[in-house]
Amino acid sequence: MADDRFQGHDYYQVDELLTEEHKLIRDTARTWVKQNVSPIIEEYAQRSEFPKQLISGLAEIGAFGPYIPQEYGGSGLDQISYGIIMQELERGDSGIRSTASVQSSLVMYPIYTYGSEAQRRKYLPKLASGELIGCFGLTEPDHGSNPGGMLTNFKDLGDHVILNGSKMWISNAPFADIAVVWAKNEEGVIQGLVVERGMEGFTTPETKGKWSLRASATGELVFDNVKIPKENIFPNVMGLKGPLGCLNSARYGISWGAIGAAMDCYDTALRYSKERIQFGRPIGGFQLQQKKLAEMITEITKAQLLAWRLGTLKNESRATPQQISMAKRNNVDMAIKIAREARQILGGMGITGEYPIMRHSMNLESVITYEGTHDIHLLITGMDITGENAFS
Ligand code: TGC
Ligand code: FAD
Repeated sequence: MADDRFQGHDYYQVDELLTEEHKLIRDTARTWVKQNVSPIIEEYAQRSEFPKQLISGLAEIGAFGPYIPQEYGGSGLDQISYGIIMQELERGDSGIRSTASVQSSLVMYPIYTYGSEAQRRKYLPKLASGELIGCFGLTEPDHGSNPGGMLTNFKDLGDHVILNGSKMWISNAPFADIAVVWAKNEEGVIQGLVVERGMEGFTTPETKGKWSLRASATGELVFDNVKIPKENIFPNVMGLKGPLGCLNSARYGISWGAIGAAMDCYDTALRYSKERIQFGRPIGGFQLQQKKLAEMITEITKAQLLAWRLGTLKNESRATPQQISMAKRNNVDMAIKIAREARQILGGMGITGEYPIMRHSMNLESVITYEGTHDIHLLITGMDITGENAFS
């Protein structure tokens, strides 16, 4: 990839809504991404490999569990800080943000929120430091948008349970040390439990051939009569609201992350439009290209305000799942459209790895699908405003 010349964009002085600490966190994450992610990410994406050497750096900048209390190894930061870190990581690559948001929102969050004190003490500090990497198993081959229909189940055998079933499309699965898995008990009620690599009957085959999120490892979780000690079951949650509660946090982070990818595409296209000469003048002087760029910065600005407001509501524990759905859906849609338009501004160069746009564009095809598809989030809003359930 060409040199990372990224500059942030703040058309509406949104920075004035941030604290000095927020800006410091952003600068730290941005510098880290420029120094560690940008120089290598294209190569890793091309060969479809997650750059594991970034794990310790991600931990050092506080990307694992930013809002988890310090006594458990987290950074004890607020929700806006979490969002800003996700924005900066996704500015580098959605796959790097994925690893951090899975670790923070889908592994540390449930252990902290639903786990026993022993589970918190055992796992959280090691997850925060990157000594352990986790993954989150909700989706199954036949149950994606409808996780309540899951088939993975466990049977009670006294001091332990026996887990059977499989999960699909699981970020970080191929190398994760632990998996937070959602499965039905003998009464058909969903519960969460921690499965550790090395438990007999537990395998994590990698999913090959992705054209999207290539710098993130995706895989299956297969459970063949896996014996799990009962102390690995979360004691404090029952039902689908357990995993969906985790998704609220991850979806919120994605609403910020998508802004990072969009800003990178806009910044690249703006610079290119000033430097690329056709018909004797920079292409940025043509009205058609200006329309694209002007609409991009307008949409980025709207998305920034939406994410910031959602963060303030989340800080006050007032953000509803439906508000989170709206922000995830809008901001990812905004980013994918900007990536497609930005690619056109770069002409043929837009499809190469010299620039980050095509990689962002392909990544966002996953982001618009995972954590609830574009259409599912629309139906969540539809149900909220009409009171009518259009899912089934
Ligand atoms: P429904 O009957 O509506 O709800 C069941 C129970 O859950 C409660 N609930 C929520 N609780 C907390 N947060 C939310 N967002 C919640 N939404 C619902 C609800 O109140 C109820 O509670 P209770 O006490 O009455 O039992 O459930 P449903 O079966 O009709 O499904 C609703 C639907 C479709 C909205 C939901 O299942 C859904 O969101 N589907 C999308 C699935 C999804 O997002 N999967 C994501 C998998 S993880 C992932 O993609 C990680 S990618 C990671 C990365 O790399 O970044
Ligand atoms: P389906 O549910 O089969 O949906 C197919 C289409 O039908 C979609 O367009 C959907 O919007 C539409 N549809 C479904 N139901 C309705 C309805 N009622 N009304 C109208 N339209 C409907 N999952 C995890 O648990 N953990 C992970 O770490 C994880 N990481 C992922 C990483 C990647 C790269 C990808 C691609 C996915 C990941 N997922 C993960 C899974 C992801 O959450 C699911 O792919 C997603 O929830 C959609 O499920 P599905 O693919 O089975 O699509």
